[in-house]
Amino acid sequence: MIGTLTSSQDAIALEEKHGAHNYHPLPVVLSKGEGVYVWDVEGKKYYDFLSSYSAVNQGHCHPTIVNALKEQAETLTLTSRAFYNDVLGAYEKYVTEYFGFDKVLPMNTGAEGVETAIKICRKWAYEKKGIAENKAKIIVCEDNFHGRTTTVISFSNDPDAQRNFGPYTPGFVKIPYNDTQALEEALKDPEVAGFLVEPIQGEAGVNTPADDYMRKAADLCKENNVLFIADEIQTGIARTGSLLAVCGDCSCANRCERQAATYAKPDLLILGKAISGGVYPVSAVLADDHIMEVIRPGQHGSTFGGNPLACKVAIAALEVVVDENLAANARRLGEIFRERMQQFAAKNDLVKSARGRGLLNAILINDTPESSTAWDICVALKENGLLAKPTHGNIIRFAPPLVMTETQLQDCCDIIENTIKDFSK
Ligand code: IF1
Repeated sequence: MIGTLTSSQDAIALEEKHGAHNYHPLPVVLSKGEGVYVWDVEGKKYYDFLSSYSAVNQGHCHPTIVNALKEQAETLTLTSRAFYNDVLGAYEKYVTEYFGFDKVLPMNTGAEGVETAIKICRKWAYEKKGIAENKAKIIVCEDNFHGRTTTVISFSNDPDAQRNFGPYTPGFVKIPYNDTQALEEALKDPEVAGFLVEPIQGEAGVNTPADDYMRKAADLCKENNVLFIADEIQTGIARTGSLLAVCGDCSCANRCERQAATYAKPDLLILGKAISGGVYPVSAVLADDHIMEVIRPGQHGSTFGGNPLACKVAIAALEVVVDENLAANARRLGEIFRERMQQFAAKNDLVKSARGRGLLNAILINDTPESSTAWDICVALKENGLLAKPTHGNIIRFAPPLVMTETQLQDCCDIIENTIKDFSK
């Protein structure tokens, strides 16, 4: 039957021959996923310690989400926004109440969500803040990752992501990450409309800022009538031990009490990945009325944006987060994981440090970013039944599904430590 392959080698050969070479995957071919586990074509079982870059927070093929998909798939998948349907409004009510905003603009991929937030921010700048047409600037951080569209890579400082894709979109100002003084200085420019930031920089190597960075940034933006735009595509949906990473130390996974002293409510919240549990492409931009009202009919949208199938999947995926208390589990297991990794780093020369929040973590390998050590360790981890992948050079990101049990986590820590110990010999 077309689409099913009997050997990993065949699958890799087909991709090599027929697919664009825009990735360099670890040499493993997956054919099944369930909870924290995935299986390759030959039937070998692995712990998934990447969760499809934090899209599978609820675990692979979660039955509640898959059943929602199946039921809607047999009913109505897509209407386009040319007509109403009986699912979108209910989803919009659910997701705006879930995160505490007036409105949502539904899209599909994370990058589309970021592009949507940029467009809303610019329009708000001209029509509400009074910045001169085409003069609006958005502050971004060095080492950011917000997707791969032409505008988004225009403000990247990763040469691989940017080189030879010009000409680039203007209107972005870069400042160092986790530097509120630099932000305060950049905000003095009256043409600044927004500050777009990841609460933790995932691709940059799980770059974890000061606990009060988001709170201070939000306050500075408010003081300067600038929109605080949080890209929670990777850090959101309970990944960092709270529903949103901007929630700070609040560990509730429920509809937000938002009483947490450290909660920094964004003016624009961008979600993706795990909002659908990795079952279907869903992204969303949330804002209150005074901002979202700048978008009028015909000014933005997408064929699949907010389709009934996506909405039903997202509702189910978000229900799982609350029903299974995933934020609290991520917080608790993350503390255990970092404790073990930090103790291991103290006695193993190959691991310099461990960092992260909740179950978004990384270890720094004691070798140059240009070395293949982190990659080689990931290949060895694969042989030992755990899948992870380096981010930049010498950093290995560890992000298992949030449904993991403590026993499974301890087992994974054993695999990581034993693999690296053998590697060090
Ligand atoms: C790839 C990275 C992670 C994201 C944040 C927007 C997007 C992403 C904070 C865009 C997407 C993915 C993209 C994927 C690998 C992965 C990634 F390594 F690329 F940088 F997670 F760190 N904002 N991140 O993390 O969302 O359009 O992909 O749905 O491109 O290889 P998307």
